[in-house]
Amino acid sequence: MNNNGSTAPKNGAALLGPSPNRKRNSKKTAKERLLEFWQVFDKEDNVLVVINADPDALASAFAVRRLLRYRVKSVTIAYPNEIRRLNNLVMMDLLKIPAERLHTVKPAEFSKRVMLDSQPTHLPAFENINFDVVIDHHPASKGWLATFVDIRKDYGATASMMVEYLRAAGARPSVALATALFYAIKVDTQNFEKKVSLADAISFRYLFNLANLNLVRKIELSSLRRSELNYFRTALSEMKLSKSRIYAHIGKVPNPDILVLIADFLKQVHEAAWVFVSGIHNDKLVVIFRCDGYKKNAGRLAEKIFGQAGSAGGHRESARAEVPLKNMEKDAANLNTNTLIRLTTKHM
Ligand SMILES: [Mn+2]
Repeated sequence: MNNNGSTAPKNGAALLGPSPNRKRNSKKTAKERLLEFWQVFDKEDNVLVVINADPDALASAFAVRRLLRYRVKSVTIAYPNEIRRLNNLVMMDLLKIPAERLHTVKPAEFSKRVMLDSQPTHLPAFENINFDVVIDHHPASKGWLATFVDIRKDYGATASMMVEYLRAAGARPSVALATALFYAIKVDTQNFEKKVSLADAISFRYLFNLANLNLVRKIELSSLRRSELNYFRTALSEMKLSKSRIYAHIGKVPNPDILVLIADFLKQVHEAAWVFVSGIHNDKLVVIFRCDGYKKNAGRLAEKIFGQAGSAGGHRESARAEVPLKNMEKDAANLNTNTLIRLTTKHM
């Protein structure tokens, strides 16, 4: 998996988790964090920023480029995943965020490596890379070391943390950077419907004056490709409404994301308390569950129905199941909307 040439520390010392900084991370001021972060770098450094590309990670990487401008020789942003979501591609394109695929660069050839919005143990593609800096808002994991670590799990987005760094540096973000960070916070906090910190709101308010909201809207509205509309046609003709539940089996799909888009569309139908949309992808039955979450639990239902045969789970209002076709009682050719109804109603 890891052919990037760099080596992770293999001795016991590497298993201590984030390095103990002089002061407890949560007690530091933004300025102290910024100075410690800057101290990691020299003028001669070629810096690699590694991210798992989603809006928060992309915006944070974009911010690190700004923070290190004039302070290092170069900053390269790299990600291992293929970006399929149209919103994310449009974000990169409109805001001109330069990033390349991780397999096209050699991490060992960079003098400093930075990880944002993720941790070295999160993906196999990160495992053999030695990071100098890790900034993230996910719960801290063990088994890695870095010179500078800033993990704040009460934050809704890494982008909110990056705004604090920029403000401490007196670096006013460009419209593109501010728009990226603004969009990132919107996405990661689900428009502040998730439990987030006051700091997220403060960063968001700061960006409000600097971001271009028309660009944000353009990115948000770019979720559908024209070619994907055909699946909506299938959904509308296949759809069955029974006992305030909508069911639609779409058949083979090029990627399961389209099922999510269809389910999110159908859940807007007033008469529907539940939405079940299924399709076949890579010899798996994928089922997307949607409900309002009020006295209902999509995650629990998904587990009850499909937990035995495949992987299933999610939240109160949204869930997903993936079942290898070989685990299904009937073969793939016979799957249709009625099958979906039969499978789900058995457990409701
Ligand atoms: Mn994030």
